[in-house]
Amino acid sequence: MLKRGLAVAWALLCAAIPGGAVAQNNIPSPTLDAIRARGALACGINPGVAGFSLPDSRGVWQGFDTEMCRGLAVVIFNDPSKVRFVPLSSSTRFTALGSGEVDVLFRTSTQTMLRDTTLGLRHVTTYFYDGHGFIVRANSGVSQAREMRGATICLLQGTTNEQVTADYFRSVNVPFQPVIFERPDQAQAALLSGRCDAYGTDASSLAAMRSTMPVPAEWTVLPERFSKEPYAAYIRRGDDNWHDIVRWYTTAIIEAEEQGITQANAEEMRRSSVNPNTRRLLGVTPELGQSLKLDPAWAYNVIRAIGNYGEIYNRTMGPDTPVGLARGPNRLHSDGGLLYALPMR
Ligand SMILES: N[C@@H](CCC(=O)N[C@@H](CS)C(=O)NCC(=O)O)C(=O)O
Repeated sequence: MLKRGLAVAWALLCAAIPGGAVAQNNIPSPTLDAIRARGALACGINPGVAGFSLPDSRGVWQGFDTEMCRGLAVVIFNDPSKVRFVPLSSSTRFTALGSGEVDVLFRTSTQTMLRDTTLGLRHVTTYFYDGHGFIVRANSGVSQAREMRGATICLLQGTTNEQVTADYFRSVNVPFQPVIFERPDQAQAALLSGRCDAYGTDASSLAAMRSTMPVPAEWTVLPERFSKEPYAAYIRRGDDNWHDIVRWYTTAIIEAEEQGITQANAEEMRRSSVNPNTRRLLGVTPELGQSLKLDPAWAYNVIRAIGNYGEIYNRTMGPDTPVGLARGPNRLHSDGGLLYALPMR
């Protein structure tokens, strides 16, 4: 009797949620409404890290994070220019987001439990895997961080790197002298003048800083990594639909690379692909767009505007750019990396 009752309940449940059906969510998104009313996305970015966000000689923001902002503007407006870039320091970024100054942060921001649980904010989904490291003078004789007994180490206020550095040196019982700055240019000047023996931050930012040193060969990024620094967009709590949009937009860029869809072939793939995954992603069939209450072509428009993950990476910080970062953990899972798009169906 009980068994039959359970079987009937199970059958009813399955009938209620047929495979692939879209559960419509009609709760509005205050963030999206505000963006549409304003006519532009307000995107919080790093004030200046090559490869992530740095103005070029014409004053145009270039980098992975700024491309992520432009792509999100395409999702909303089908126009990558409808972004207002808001540069924010490490220590003010989360308050700026919380107060509504920006709609989202794409700002080299590591996901941590306490940021997620105590700031009234939500991180979204990982789009970049990094780890904390140190840069020192190449002729310093230092090859491992634990050799820096009594060294003066530059750090930036309000970063995970402050705590990671303190935790590491405490764990190996090696004293060091922190010098805390508000901005990386101040830390760079302190390194160059010899006021600091080392600078500690995420390894991608170290590579970027090294590339902007007067003589890059005089500087070495030590090979050790002391933390996990997985970057995600941050948004305010309590706006699930905005969370869905930012999350699945980020996923779509990775999914496009997994499927081999590029800026150049997206149009052709949309016209001719018989692969149901491709047809769904590119909006030939409408269910993904419907689930987000967006144009069916939202992801197609993004790929046409900014390309897939690998294209964005290679253009902004890859081996052929001055930053010159190998893909490392930011390769697709199928290629030995950590990038793994959740199923878009
Ligand atoms: N991922 C770390 C560090 C992010 C960060 O802000 N890094 C520094 C080092 S390059 C930075 O970009 N600062 C730019 C600025 O504050 O102007 C975090 O989330 O705390």
